[in-house]
Amino acid sequence: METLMADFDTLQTETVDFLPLNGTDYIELYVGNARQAAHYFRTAFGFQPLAYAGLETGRRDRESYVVVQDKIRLVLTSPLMGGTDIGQHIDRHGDGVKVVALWVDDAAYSFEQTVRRGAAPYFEPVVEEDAFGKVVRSGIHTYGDTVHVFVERNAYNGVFLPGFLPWNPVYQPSSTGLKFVDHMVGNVGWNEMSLWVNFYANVMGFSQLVSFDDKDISTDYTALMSKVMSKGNGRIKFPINEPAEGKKKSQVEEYLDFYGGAGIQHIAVATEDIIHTVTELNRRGVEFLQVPVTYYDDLIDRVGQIDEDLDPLRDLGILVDRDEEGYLLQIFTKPIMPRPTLFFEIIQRKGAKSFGKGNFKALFEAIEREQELRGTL
Ligand code: TYF
Ligand code: FE
Repeated sequence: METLMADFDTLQTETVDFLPLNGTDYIELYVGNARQAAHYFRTAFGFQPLAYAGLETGRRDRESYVVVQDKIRLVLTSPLMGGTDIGQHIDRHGDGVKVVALWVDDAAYSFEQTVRRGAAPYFEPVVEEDAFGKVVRSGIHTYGDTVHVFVERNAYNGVFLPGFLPWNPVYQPSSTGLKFVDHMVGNVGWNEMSLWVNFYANVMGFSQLVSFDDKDISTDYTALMSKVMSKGNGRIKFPINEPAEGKKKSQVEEYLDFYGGAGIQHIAVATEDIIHTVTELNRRGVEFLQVPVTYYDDLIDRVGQIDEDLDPLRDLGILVDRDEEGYLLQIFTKPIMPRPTLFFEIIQRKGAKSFGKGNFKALFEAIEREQELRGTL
């Protein structure tokens, strides 16, 4: 009797997640020259070669290189001819993120459940098979031309996806210690925040973790609004930014102008040793936004005692912030393409689960200095 009651209680309080996500499966960028982009991500960021698809594998319209670092998989794709959707995407947006693929246990169910809740279909579930097993994928649209692809790969042990060959060139620079995707931020258009917050809440079953409004992050600085949507106990975090009217042109507005609409603004990747990782990235030519050294004068007063020595943090320009649960260290690259659009963030969390707003002022002033150089402020 007791067990029955307990079961009933559990049933009553447990809400079933219609879209359980195991993590980020891969991020696909449409780029002008996938071969060189794959070289860049190996040389500068320490990704390893993983898989290839193109003319040699019977693909006539596009070439893709897959690079990997721990749990992070990037797919770099270029068209092999004119007039493709990929070429149009590159013409409109420059190099950028097309696909944020999510690892699920059931890609058909994920498609059905999200489309039933209002998602626009990108492609219906397709089964792909080779000697290494079976993968099912489906896709839905999110903001701008960006899409989510659901990947069901529990019955697959090939190197990446059916249709890809292992890619094992001689050139394999060592890792820089990047581990997994911590969060991916999207910039959306004026007054589109609630549309996309509602999309992630109602269509994808996310909940809102934090919200920063233009009063938190405007004053003298770039105005914007930011809401963090998350699920899976915070394992998947998709912050969304909307520009706000401020004294200067919002960095979000600059992004929208150059990207030609909404899209992914930054990919935050986690490390367990940010001093080592950023030292390596620097050595390999990755360029970071710099904050004034005065940022470090009152750092310990602001964030309390931390495990790291202040000197390397100051030398590298790593930012520190604290929330109720701990602290985090983070640094932002300059945009990695000609347009001031996509950049990377390197983050190490030491307890902090949130997005401390203590760094916004220093960060946004650093971004503004870059905007000034570009003449876009
Ligand atoms: O705290 C972070 O992880 C960043 C902060 O336009 C941020 O996401 C927020 C908005 C923005 C750039 C960076
Ligand atoms: Fe971030």
